[in-house]
Formats: sequence, C-alpha cells, structure tokens
Amino acid sequence: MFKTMTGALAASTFALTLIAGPGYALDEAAETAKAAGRAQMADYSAFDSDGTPGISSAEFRAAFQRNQAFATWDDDDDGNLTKAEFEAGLGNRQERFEQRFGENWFETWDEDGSGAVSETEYYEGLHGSYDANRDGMIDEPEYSSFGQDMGEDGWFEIE
Ligand SMILES: [Ca+2]
Ligand SMILES: [Ca+2]
Ligand SMILES: [Ca+2]
Ligand SMILES: [Ca+2]
Repeated sequence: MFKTMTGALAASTFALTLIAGPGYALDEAAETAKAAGRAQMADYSAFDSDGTPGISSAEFRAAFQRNQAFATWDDDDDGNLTKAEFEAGLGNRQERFEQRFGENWFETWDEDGSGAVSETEYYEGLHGSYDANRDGMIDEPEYSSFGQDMGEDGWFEIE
C-alpha cells in the first residue's frame, strides 16, 4: 500500500515537472526581465539625470513616465484618473496608498478641482507627495519611500 502510494506520488510529481518545466523557465525569464526593469526604475541615479542634486518635478516625470500605472488604471482611456479608477487599480493596496499619501491625496493632486487627476496633475502630485520636506526636490532619503512603492507588491509594480 505504502509502495503504491509512493509510486503514484512519484508519477504525479514527474508529470507536474513535465507540465511546469518549460512554462516555469519562461516565467523565470519574464521575472528576471521584470526584476531588471524594476531595478533600473528603482535606481535613484536613473531619476536624478541632470547632475543637479535631487530629483526635480521634470526629472521625476521624465523617468517615471515609463511606469504603466497611469495608463493601466485609466480604465476609460480619457487621460484622467477618477477616484474610482484609482481605487479599482489599487485594489487591496488602497489602504497602504492612503497611509503613504494621506487622506486628502486625491483633492491635493486634483489641483484644478476637475474631479479627476490629469497626467500632469498625477506626476506633479506624486512628486509633491514624495517631497516630504517640500523643498521642490526629491532627495535620496525621500526617494526610498518611492523605491518601496515601485518594488515588489508596491502599487507601481506594473510592467
Ligand atoms: Ca537632479
Ligand atoms: Ca479615466
Ligand atoms: Ca484635475
Ligand atoms: Ca525634498
């Protein structure tokens, strides 16, 4: 009885290996590429591109435009994010998002009060939110919060 079970187990494990094998390799390659992309995005110097200390709003936008979060969350493709689109995109990360940016993040980012966050408002709002000391620049310690949010299970971990 024991022997039969072991045999059955071995056979099923073998079958699983056959099925999962090539797919796993592909997944792994995709994961490696993703991780490389993330590492590049998570590199402070990739953002601070102009040689002046800190990441200005323009530098932030230039580098972060490659992140797909805005386009992914913009469900109706109108170039604006409503609060509902943010919430749908964030899913269960919404609470941590609010902890990071404060309760009034949407009102703050929606600078013209249109009820939606345009792409410009989005990059400027984000830049302002990470600029904790409000000196107009994201320095390296401030950037570390941003790095976390781009990292694994962060809301910007979108490829
Ligand atoms: Ca700079
Ligand atoms: Ca939209
Ligand atoms: Ca707006
Ligand atoms: Ca700052």
